Order: sequence, then C-alpha cells, then structure tokens
Amino acid sequence: MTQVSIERRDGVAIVTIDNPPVNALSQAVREGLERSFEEAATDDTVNAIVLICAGRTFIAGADIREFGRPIVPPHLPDVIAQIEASEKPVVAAMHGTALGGGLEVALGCHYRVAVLSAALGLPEVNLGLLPGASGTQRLPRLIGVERALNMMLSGKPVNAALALEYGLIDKICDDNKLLDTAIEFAVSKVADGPRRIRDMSVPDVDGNLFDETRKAIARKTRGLISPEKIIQCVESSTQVGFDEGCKFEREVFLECKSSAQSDGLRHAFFAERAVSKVPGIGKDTTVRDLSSIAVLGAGTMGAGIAYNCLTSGFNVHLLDNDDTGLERGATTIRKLFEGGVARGKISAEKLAEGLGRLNTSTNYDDIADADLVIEAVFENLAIKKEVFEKLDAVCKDGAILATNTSTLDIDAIAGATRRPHDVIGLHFFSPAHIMRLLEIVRGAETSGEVIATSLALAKRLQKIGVVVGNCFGFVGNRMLYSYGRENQFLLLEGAAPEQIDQALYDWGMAMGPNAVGDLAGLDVGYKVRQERTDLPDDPRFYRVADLLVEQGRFGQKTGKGMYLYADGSRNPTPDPEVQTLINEASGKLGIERREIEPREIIERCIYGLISEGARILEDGIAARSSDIDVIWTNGYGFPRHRGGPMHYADTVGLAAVYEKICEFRDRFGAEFWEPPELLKDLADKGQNFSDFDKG
Ligand code: T1G
Ligand code: NAD
Repeated sequence: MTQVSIERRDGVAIVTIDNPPVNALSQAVREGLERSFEEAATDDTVNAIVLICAGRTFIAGADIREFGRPIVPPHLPDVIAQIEASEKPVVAAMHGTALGGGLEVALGCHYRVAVLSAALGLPEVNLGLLPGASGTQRLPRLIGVERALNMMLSGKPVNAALALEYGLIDKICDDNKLLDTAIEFAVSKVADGPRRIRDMSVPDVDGNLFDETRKAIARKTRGLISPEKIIQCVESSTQVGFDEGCKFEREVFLECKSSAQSDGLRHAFFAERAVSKVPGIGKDTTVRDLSSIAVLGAGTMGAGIAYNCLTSGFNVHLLDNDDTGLERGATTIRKLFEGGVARGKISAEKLAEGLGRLNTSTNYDDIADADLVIEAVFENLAIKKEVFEKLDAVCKDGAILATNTSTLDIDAIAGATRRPHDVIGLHFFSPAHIMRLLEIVRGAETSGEVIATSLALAKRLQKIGVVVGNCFGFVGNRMLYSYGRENQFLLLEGAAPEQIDQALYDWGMAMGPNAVGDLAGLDVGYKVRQERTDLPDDPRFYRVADLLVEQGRFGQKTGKGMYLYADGSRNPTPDPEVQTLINEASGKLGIERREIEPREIIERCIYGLISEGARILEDGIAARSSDIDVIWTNGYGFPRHRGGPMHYADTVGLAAVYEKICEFRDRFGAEFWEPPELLKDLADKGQNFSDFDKG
C-alpha cells in the first residue's frame, strides 16, 4: 500500500499520508513525501500544495519504533527543508494530534490550517528526546521564545484556539471542512507565495529567561537529560543563525536518542500500550455497560475512588457501615471537588453536577441496582468475606463485585459468593484519584467479560489498567515486600533510614522506602503481616517496622514513624530515638553494624525487585515483564527514564544481574536470594526479559 499519494484539484496538489494508526513518519512515509513534493514542484499545472493525512489524525510524530536502530534516509530534516524550499505555497491541513515530527513538518510548510478539535504539540521530552527536525529553531521564530520553550518542556499539546492565538496556525475550520478550507486557503496564497519560517527572526527575549527556566523545572526534571538540551537548543536559536542552530539541534538530538534514558522512556511508552493486549480477551469480548457504581467503605481509598468515578461521569453510591466514616468520606469528596475548583481544574457547575450524582447511605439495600460495586473496607479477610456474602445477597444479577484489597486472596473473597465469575480485584493506588495505575486482579473464575469491562473502566477513569494474576500482593505489593525486606535488613546492618532513602532517591526513585512507609502508614503493613501465616521465620524480617508500630509510630498520621514530622508537616526529619531503637535491635539480633555504600543499597533493593519480578513471570502472575514495569513506574515511583525494574535489568544485562544475585545468595543466604530459574535460563541463553515477552 502506498503510504503517500498525490492528486490534483483546482491547480492544487493534495499530498495525502495514509499510514495507520497515527501516520507516523516512517522511512516509507518520508520517502513518499520526498517523491510527492518533487512531483508537485515540477508539475506546471500545480500552483499550490496541500499536505493532509487520512485516518484519525495528522502526523503524530516520527516513527518511534525506528529509534532503536540507525535512521535510514531520507532524513526528516532534509524532507522538511525540501517542503519549505517549495516555490509554490504549501499548506498543512491538520486534524487529530499534530505532534513531534508531525508538527515540525507542518512548521516546514508555509501555512497551517487546523480543525477546531485539533491538538498541536512537541511531546519529545516525554520520550527523553527533543524536537530533532528543526522544531527548536522554527517554533521560537513563529510563536516567540518563551511559549516555544514551554511547549517543548511541558510536552503538552495546545488546542487549535490557543494555536491560532499563538500564531502557530493561520486558520481554524469545522471538523468536516478541512480539505476544502485548506485548498481554498492555498489558492488564496498563490499570489503571496511561500512564507518560510527559516527566514523569520527570533523575537527578542530577556536573557535571564533560560536560567530562570532551569531553576523553575529543576525539581520536576530531576536527573533527566533532554530538558536541559531543549533549553540549550532554544537558547542557540537566539544566538546563531537558523542552519547553525539546526546543526546543533541535530547533534544533541542524536545524543539523546542513543541515551539509556530515552531508551527507558520509549520502553515505557510502548509498555503502557501493550498492557491492553490481554491473553484471552479480544475485541469481541463483551463489555458490560456501567453507569452506576457503588463504593463500599468511605475511608482513605473509598473516598478517592468515589471522587474518581464521579469526575469520570458515573453515578456513585457511597456506603459505609459507620455514620462518622460515611460523613468523613462525603466531606473528603466535597473537599476534593472544591480543591479542583480552586485550582481551576473544574468549574463550579461541574462541582454541583458531580456532587449531584453522589448518594450516600449505610444500607446495603440501597446499592442493589449498582452495575459495579467496589469494596474498600478494612484489609481483613473475614470482614471482606462477610461483606461479599452480603453483596451476593442484595446485588442484581450481572453486577460486577470488585475488591480494592491490597494483598488478600481474590478467590477466597469470591468464594464467599455464588458468583465468583463476577468477582475481580480492582486495586487502586493512593491517592486513588491521582495515581494512574489500576491493578486488575483476575481470580481463578473471573469471566472474560468482567476483565474486559474492567479494562474499559480503567480507560474511562483515565487509569492504566494492568491485568495480573491472583497471589499475595499481586504484582506491585508482592515485589514491594522484597524491596522493603532489603531496606529493613540494611537498617539493621548499619545504614541509616535517611541514607537508604537518599541513595534510592538519587538513583531516581520518587521517594525512599522509609519515607514511603511513613506516608502509607506503617500500621497498614503491620496489620497485613499480622494476618499472614507464611512469613519467613527470620527474626530480622520487618523487625524495625514492627518495633516502630508497637511504639505507636505509624508515620505521618501519628506525627512520627521512621522519621519525625513536626507540627503536621510532611517533611521527614531523622529521629535519633529511631536510630537508637535500630542499634539496640541489631545488638539483640547479634548483628555487627558496618559502613554500607549507596551502591550496595541500590543493588540489594532493586535486584530484590527484579528477582521477585522474575518469579512473578515464572508463576504467570504477569503476562509480560513490561507489565511489571508499567506497574512499578505508575504505582510505586520507579523512575520512568529507567523503564521499570525489568527493563533496567535488561540494560544492566541479565548475566550481570544473575551473577550479583548469586553473590548476594552466598553472602545473605538462599532463603531470600536464590536466583529464579527464569533469570538463570535467560542469562544462560544471552537473552533478556524483552525476549521473554516476545516469547
Ligand atoms: N511512532 C510509532 N507508533 C506510534 C506512535 C509513533 N510516534 N504514536 C503512536 N503509535 C502507536 C502506538 O504504539 C499504538 O500502537 C497505536 O499507535 C495507537 O496509539 C523528530 C523525535 C498519538 C496521542 O510522542 O502520544 O517526532 O499499541 O494507543 O491513545 O522531533 O499515541 O496499537 O500497536 O497511544 O489514541 C513524537 C506519541 C515522536 C506522540 C494517540 N510523538 N503518540 O493516542 O492511541 S518523537 C509522540 C501519542 C518525534 C521528532 C521526534 C499517542 C497519540 P498499538 P495509542 P491514542
Ligand atoms: P480505611 O480504614 O481508611 O477505610 C475503611 C472504611 O471501611 C472505613 O470508613 C470503615 O468504616 C469502613 N468499613 C469497615 N468495615 C465495613 C463494612 N463491613 N461495611 C461497610 N464499611 C465498612 O482503609 P483504606 O486505607 O481506605 O483501605 C481500604 C482498603 O483499600 C483495604 O483493603 C486496603 O488494603 C486497600 N488499599 C489501601 C491503600 C492505602 O494506601 N490506604 C491502597 C490500596 C488499597
């Protein structure tokens, strides 16, 4: 199939790209553009050119799949230069999302027309890249330096109305009038001829802008390479000519493209798109209609989940068996709405409309007609089984009964009903209305319909739904146990809480394990450990955490946990009392404390994750290693630019990871560090986890 075609109408050549799903600028498309613009340039019957795309969107960027290998000519900057050099006016006609290289192509055109619903952006920074086809030199010339910089550093698209205001586009038209409007516009520009952005000068700008921008984004872009490169490129546009600026841009673009960070972020991009491909669930699997959702338990999670459902358009019934709890939950939801209005995220009308779809009660009969029930009561199996027995009795046939349990056995909970095929785990992450991850836990009898409906629900809630199997802690929390275990051991062996947290924070984790424990509440983990009967018989296992909880130090919620939180602040301060407690515990356990280097802290905590991740793949609890990566980068603050724990292992090399884990086994014992068979097998074959996924 030709991916680029050309036809003529009224003396206008219409060059159409048709490369589903998003008209990415693959090598074939670049070649097709080169050929078509050559043809249009040399055809005397052609006075102007319109570039348009078939399908759901204008060009959504370079073909990211090509970035893992050497780029094959024609190179995009050359194709764009050819388009701009046209003596006949070229009009870009845009719909859907004109992104990255797609917007750069449009900036190579002389004029731009877009439909009202279009979005235009340079999201390369999200892939650890920068606009590498003259975008950093053209956009400042067209819309000004500051706006251009903001668009490139945020990676967020602007809508057509704002693009018109910026001068990024010349005309907006109705969604169904794009081609006609573009042809008419092209004809109207024949007399004017081309208007080349390269010939425009960069508007003056306050020289301090770049350093101020660096300061402003420092925290958010901590450890990332490409944001600084973007600033350097845009700064160069104010200092050197167009061609020299483009030359510099290309050099740093190629540097970013070959970086481990971009590789990690590109992996994350595709991994998040792969999660929706679930074995046994096809496009023909029935998705049930969901309009009314009941949320059971109005606590920390219940209130957040209810708010998320309300802001996604569902009718919500919040139920709790405790009036105070219910009132607290309803108040939390109202405050979340008011916070949204205060931040300008939602309108007062939306607040009223949203709260209008909320009902509350303590009576189970009031939720008999709910299409979906999401249970978020105490993390106690007996209580959850009792609740599901009640739900089974009152809820209509066909209702989906979901539990937000963080660790408990879905099959045991489903076993309390006569409809285990309608029971599923929907594991939200705190805060539920913010965290993008939704672990969808399939029980042994959960039906395909219920799984497919849960995936559709995740999309409506703007979550990334990852389907996983049923075991203790599913994927995320099961791996967290290994990560946390090593943290606990390191505390006893000589590392201070703040030292461990700093090492992992510097390595890229959003927060260290001890600060996370205090945030989530040390009592939550303690209660879970108390319920478990299969914990290792090792006196060191979560010893420090247990001692803190037994002293009432639950974390932020009690003003002290592993750290101190003065006057309700959320800033952790090391507490000498805790260090004394830890030193005494080491003494009682006969552990000789020693100096521990950051490298050992990182390797033990991260390789603990990788090792448990490999076991999860062996057990079939996750379908792909990339699913594990999506869970940890979206639910546990694992650095996205490292791609996730399994991708990180691939970048280190599984042979080296295996060797290190064997060393840990020999030093710390096989109970916790026996290398998984899968890891040994892949390492022996010189393969990695992405090969496992392909298999
Ligand atoms: N290259 C290759 N495949 C792509 C792609 C791309 N740029 N964009 C999307 N896909 C695939 C995706 O993997 C999925 O495949 C399918 O298309 C649908 O995507 C030189 C260096 C456009 C807003 O960063 O943000 O240009 O899973 O499920 O939710 O300066 O895709 O079906 O097999 O996401 O409707 C810059 C990336 C590239 C935009 C559509 N561009 N794409 O969202 O569908 S770098 C981007 C998106 C660049 C230049 C630089 C979104 C979307 P599959 P989807 P969607
Ligand atoms: P919470 O203690 O804040 O709230 C639980 C609520 O359930 C309380 O309001 C309580 O009154 C109510 N409740 C208890 N028994 C009930 C019953 N029989 N019928 C109706 N309501 C009842 O707890 P939480 O932190 O929101 O956790 C709820 C669930 O979500 C647990 O299973 C937990 O493991 C899970 N979870 C928690 C987090 C987290 O970070 N807190 C994250 C993910 C999942």
